[in-house]
Amino acid sequence: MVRKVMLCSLVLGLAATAASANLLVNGGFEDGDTGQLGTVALPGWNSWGPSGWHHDDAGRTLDTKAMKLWWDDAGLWQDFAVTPGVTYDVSAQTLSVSAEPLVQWNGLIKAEFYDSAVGTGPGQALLEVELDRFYSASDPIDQWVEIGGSAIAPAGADVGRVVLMIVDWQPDPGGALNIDNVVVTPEPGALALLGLGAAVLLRRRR
Ligand SMILES: [Ca+2]
Repeated sequence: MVRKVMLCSLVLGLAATAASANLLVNGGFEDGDTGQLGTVALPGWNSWGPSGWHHDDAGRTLDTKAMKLWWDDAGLWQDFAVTPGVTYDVSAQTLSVSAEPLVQWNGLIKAEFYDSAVGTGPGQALLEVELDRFYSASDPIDQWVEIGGSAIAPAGADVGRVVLMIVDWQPDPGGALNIDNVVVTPEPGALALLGLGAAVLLRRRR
């Protein structure tokens, strides 16, 4: 009985570990020097445009550092390996503060999928999914809001990409959106089945 419980604990533990593993590097932006986007290296991440800052502003980070974006000429992305048919859960924490509230813009989180044999450049995505937005007109300020969703890697895809950016310009935009703890995880369906298979094998061995 004890052995059975231990085996179950082991399987559950492995499943929990697998389910919680973030496929991204530096998803919490804790690594790298602070500074303006494009002028400092941000380990794990790629970016375009100048309108962002890797910062450690008190009250605007989870742990000690975060990113912020304030114009639609800039954004961040990171690639991760994918398997066709697997569903990926993608999320980010976002924060608009009353001292510098995001107005007349929204934040956007996207998932894109590529076949690296074809290419990973503009116009080469097999699939682009706008997962979610931080809506500046209706989402709360001064509290972290999770945005995200899930997407299934299409046939032929071996590269997934999470993209974070500012969109939906309206007259007189302003403020900034803080972004932290970006997470990509495969849904545990296939892994859970593997775990169950392992449990059955272990029980039969007894
Ligand atoms: Ca952080």
